[in-house]
Amino acid sequence: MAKVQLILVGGFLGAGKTTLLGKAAARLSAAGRTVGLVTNDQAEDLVDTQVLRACGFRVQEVGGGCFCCRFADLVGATDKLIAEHRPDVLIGEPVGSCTDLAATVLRPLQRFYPGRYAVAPFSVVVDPERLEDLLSSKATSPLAEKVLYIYGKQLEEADVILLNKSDAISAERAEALAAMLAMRFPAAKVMAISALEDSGVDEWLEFLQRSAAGGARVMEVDYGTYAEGEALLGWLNASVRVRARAAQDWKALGLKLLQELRTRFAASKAEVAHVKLALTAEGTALTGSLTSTRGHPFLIVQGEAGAPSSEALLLVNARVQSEPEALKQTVRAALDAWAGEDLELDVSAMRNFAPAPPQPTHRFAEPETCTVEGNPCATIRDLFRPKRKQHRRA
Ligand SMILES: Nc1nc2c(ncn2[C@@H]2O[C@H](COP(=O)(O)OP(=O)(O)OP(=O)(O)O)[C@@H](O)[C@H]2O)c(=O)[nH]1
Ligand SMILES: [Mg+2]
Repeated sequence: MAKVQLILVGGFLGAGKTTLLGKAAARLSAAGRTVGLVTNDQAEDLVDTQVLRACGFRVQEVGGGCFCCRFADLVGATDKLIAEHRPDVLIGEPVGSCTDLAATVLRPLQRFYPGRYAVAPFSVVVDPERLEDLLSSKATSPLAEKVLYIYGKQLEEADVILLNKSDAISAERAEALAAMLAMRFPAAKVMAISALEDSGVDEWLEFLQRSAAGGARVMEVDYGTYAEGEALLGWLNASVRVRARAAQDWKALGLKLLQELRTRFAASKAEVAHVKLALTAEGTALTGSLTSTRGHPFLIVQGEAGAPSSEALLLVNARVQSEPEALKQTVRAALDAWAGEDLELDVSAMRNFAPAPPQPTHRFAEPETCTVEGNPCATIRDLFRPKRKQHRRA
């Protein structure tokens, strides 16, 4: 049997991975290739899975931990897709707070299943606003140093760095950021794309086709710092049935909820990594997103906007730099304020937690293959800091 191409798309929360998965799957399907997608999270009730399924793609979900800690589940998910659909290409999106995927996922897949997967270069998606924010010497980053440590490690192991959302910044800024990334990570291929506007996606897919296998760049990782960084991010997944007395404009309501959440997180100085919501009403599927506390809520209507209706199912996935209990209280308060007198909410599930320390099933690491110079425990700012001159003693 021919090998199935396996593309992993990593990168920090909110960078645009799911958007890229959807666009890539659409391009590949249009070219006559069968595609299977694998989503991943620390918990279930995923907006990403719902969004991609609503687009008609075949999706398997790996919940309860990152691909690295759920290696067998990842293999099981790909097996299911292979058995049911015989895909040519599988695209997986690991959790946005996860790193060290070359050593813990790509290499083990290559070693244990050499005849099954053709592992593509590991692609890491970057949000330019977040990157600039982190690099700015004036502003202190709203994300903690230990969270930035994960961000830096994600870039360090990339075979391909995709500077996404290039539609949202000037061509000059995109060029400058791409040049900076290329200088700091010379072994990685840097490409500016816009997943949303489908620009650069074909070029990226073509690059993967003609490149050698991915995951060569394994690195040293301080798992203590990594675990502490992840634990600083509160996680909340909620599923809520919403009923209204009269038919509602769910798009306006979705935006209102995101604004309500943003105001409350900003007031409590809890930086949003990514708050996603999916609102499904009769004939309408909406996805909403907030990728920083200062960012603008963004809402997409999938398919045709249906006629106003009085009932909807709401999924909320919030990843915020916050204690899990405080996160839950903020989301509850925002939901109550949003509902007011007009909406009746029935919360059928709400899980809040901090991710457990990562414990990869396998780890095949040869640090000497790491091509990034400098302190292996550097945070993102250290990685971009100009190198100091070496002073030799006479
Ligand atoms: N302007 C612009 N927005 C984008 C682009 N790609 C993604 N977005 C938006 O960025 C937000 C986050 O996108 P996602 O694809 O959900 O990000 P993600 O990396 O999958 O996020 P997590 O699953 O939380 O890690 C959404 O509002 C997208 O519409 C892009 O190319 N341009
Ligand atoms: Mg996603």
